[in-house]
Amino acid sequence: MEINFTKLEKKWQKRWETEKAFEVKENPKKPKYYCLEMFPYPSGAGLHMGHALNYTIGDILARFKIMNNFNVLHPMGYDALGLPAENAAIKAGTHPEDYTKASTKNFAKQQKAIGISYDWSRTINTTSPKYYKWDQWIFLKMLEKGLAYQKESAVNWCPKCDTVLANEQVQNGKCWRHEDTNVEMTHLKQWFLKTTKYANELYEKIDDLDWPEKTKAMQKNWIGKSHGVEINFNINKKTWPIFTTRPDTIFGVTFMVISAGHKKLMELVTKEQKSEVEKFLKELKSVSEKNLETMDKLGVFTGSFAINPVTKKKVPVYAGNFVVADYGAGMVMAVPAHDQRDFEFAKKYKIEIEQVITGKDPLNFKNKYNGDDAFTGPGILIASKQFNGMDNENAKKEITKYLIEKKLGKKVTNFKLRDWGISRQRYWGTPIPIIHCEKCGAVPVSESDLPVKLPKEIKFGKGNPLETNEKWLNAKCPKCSRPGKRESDTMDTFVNSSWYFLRFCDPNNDKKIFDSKYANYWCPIDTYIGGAEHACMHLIYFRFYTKFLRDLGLINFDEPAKKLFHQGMLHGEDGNKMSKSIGNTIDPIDTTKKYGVDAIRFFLVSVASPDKDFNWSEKGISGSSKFINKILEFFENIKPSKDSKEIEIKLNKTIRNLKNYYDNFEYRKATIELRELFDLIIKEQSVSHDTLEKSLQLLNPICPHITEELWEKLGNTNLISLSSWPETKKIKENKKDEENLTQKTIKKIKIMLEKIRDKEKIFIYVMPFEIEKINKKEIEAETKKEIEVFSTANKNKHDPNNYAKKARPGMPSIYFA
Ligand code: ANZ
Ligand code: ZN
Ligand code: ZN
Repeated sequence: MEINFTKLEKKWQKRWETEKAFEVKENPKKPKYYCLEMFPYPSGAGLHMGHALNYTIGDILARFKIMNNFNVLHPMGYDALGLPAENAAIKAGTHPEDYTKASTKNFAKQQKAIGISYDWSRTINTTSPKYYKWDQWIFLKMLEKGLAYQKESAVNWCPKCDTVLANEQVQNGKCWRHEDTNVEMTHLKQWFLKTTKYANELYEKIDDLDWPEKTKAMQKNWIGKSHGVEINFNINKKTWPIFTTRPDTIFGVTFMVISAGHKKLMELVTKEQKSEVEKFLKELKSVSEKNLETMDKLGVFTGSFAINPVTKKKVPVYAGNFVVADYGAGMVMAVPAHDQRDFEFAKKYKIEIEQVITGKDPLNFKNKYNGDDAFTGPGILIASKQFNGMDNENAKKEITKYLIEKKLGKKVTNFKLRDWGISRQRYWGTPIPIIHCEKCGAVPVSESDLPVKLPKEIKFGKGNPLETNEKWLNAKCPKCSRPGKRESDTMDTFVNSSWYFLRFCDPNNDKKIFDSKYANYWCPIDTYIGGAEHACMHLIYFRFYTKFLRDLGLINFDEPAKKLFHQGMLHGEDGNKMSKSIGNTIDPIDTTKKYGVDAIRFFLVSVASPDKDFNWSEKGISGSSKFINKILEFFENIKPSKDSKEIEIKLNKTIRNLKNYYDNFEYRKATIELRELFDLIIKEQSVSHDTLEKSLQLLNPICPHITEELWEKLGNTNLISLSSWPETKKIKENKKDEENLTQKTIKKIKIMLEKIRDKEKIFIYVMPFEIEKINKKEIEAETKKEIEVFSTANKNKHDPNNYAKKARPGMPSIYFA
């Protein structure tokens, strides 16, 4: 059978559009559901298969929720400002504005072509001054509240991007966009947003989120809350409070290291050492602060000494490259016996190493440390006067107490998170609404003059492009009206994505950033879908913005997204990352022409669970395509009659199971069950009109086009996409199921018992809807073992080895304890 998929797809896409099927309004009578996929940067290359996967995953959920009577907000937009567009445009010899216009248009067309159920009336584009006006507005609000500020600081510079990077954008010392490019350090005056104001809340509230554990851990690690003590050392008759998490090692301090980037470093450098230190600093420029663990530890003596407040011992102060300038005190008390970085440094510069904790018998201890590495484990204190013999955890508490009593220190909590440097020396970003005046300094543009639009005329290749347009650059000081100059840095691209989900709630408002009424109705996002690579960038920034906008009184919730889902990576057929240079990329649009969109969608979720990586497979896609074609063929000349008992039971089961599967991203299981259902229908040939309709409804979230077509063929005039999820019937299926499940389980246990003999207790995990159907007594009688049965959904189940995860419908998981 020859099917013109493109024609069929266009027909339904058109109808969804003309009937505004997926456009939504606030409706207090319905429960709302906000389903959002991370909006893309629309590259000139167009949609790739990874995008298609991302959107399909969200679309299945959104469509399923619509059928289940939710008022579903499912919007899309374009994150089209930013460096990649600027670079691509320069390369292509066009203007970024023209470049992004064309690529956005193309992108939207391709998204429409794969049948995603977006409310297109809400589309936003960050390149529009109507959008970035509100970036600027938020910036002014932050400025007003003291959360935006300018400071000269050491910054990460990517020579390839030709701009500064935020800490989050430096990965292992390399640029996040250029894995082969070392980030360099330079000093620049930059605008910062005070993310650290919310460090504690950002850290503590992670626990409440239904996010992948790994991402939560990464954020926690990034924000890095650490409890410690500030100990007051005396250097040149001045007090220097030094942050440590290991007060138990205070007796083992043999030197201090101040960060080479510390503002007050020169205060500590003596005349004799000045030229040495300067030479050292000069050679040091290209180390990023993000690879402290792995880099070579280098330093130079400052000439000054510090007095340990507890031992009164004098120790030398070094300047070093492995101490972060703006963390803690920017200086560390170095304990080479128990800290690996200090150890390497001490070895290199031949500084004493004094052990003060031992993992062995403290009585046989000889005070000469000769390990090959620092001893960082737990142990007993030695060479520590009145604290000798204490275990070191206890000593932490006791020494802290002692320091506080003697007023030599205090408890502090520090965060690794640094303020977010948002200045970029590039063109294609949101202009920072500031005018520099010789007299008044940095003066904010007044709200009524927003947006500060990007000028179209600029020259690339000569430093900061905005500085090449004199007309734009010169502006009157809003305070004193003297001639001033506009800020020529633009904002980091991540600013735009930090609040876009709120704008979707009220995308065309030109009076306000959004109406709180709408934002509070739709938000927070119920399910957010996107790549795991954003764990420490976008996903921290948008939480920060949410908290700020909450405190401004604009919204009444604390977190932007309740649930987060990371899709897996789709690799090429050869198992490698899809890449043009290898030539293993798959063009979604070409592929849809060959197989039809629904086959691709079906394939994308049938290979693996959607959070797992998987490989493209031509065989797989053609399998999906055969399945779709088989259904279409079957419907060609059906005469609905009566359901066989088997079909009746199977349909009921599928309705119930799929509800579960769609709700929990178990799409793969859904495809398996759908195949079973349709195979059975096609085999039996005796099937009712009602069953056919319901089966199509079950398939609709994954294959929306062909199900619309066949739904119509069955005589319906409404859209299946907007129909209600089918109800299950009350039929006598339980008895049979119960026998099956119990017998199956007994059989499986007996087989396993041939190998595992010496276990007396057996735990069985079944799907929640099967718990009633399994007969525990019968299994006990047959196997002569003690049996306990749990639903996989039971939070208090005994399941030490995570066996419950393995349970499948009709196939319990069994654990011998
Ligand atoms: C003495 C000591 C002995 C330390 C020991 C560790 C082990 P967190 O907060 O978990 O990273 N430190 C303090 N400020 C620093 C800075 N600006 N740059 C680099 N390192 C810094 O760990 C805090 C520990 O990191 C502190 O505890 C300090 O070294 C170091 F056996 O002080 B410790
Ligand atoms: Zn770069
Ligand atoms: Zn002025």
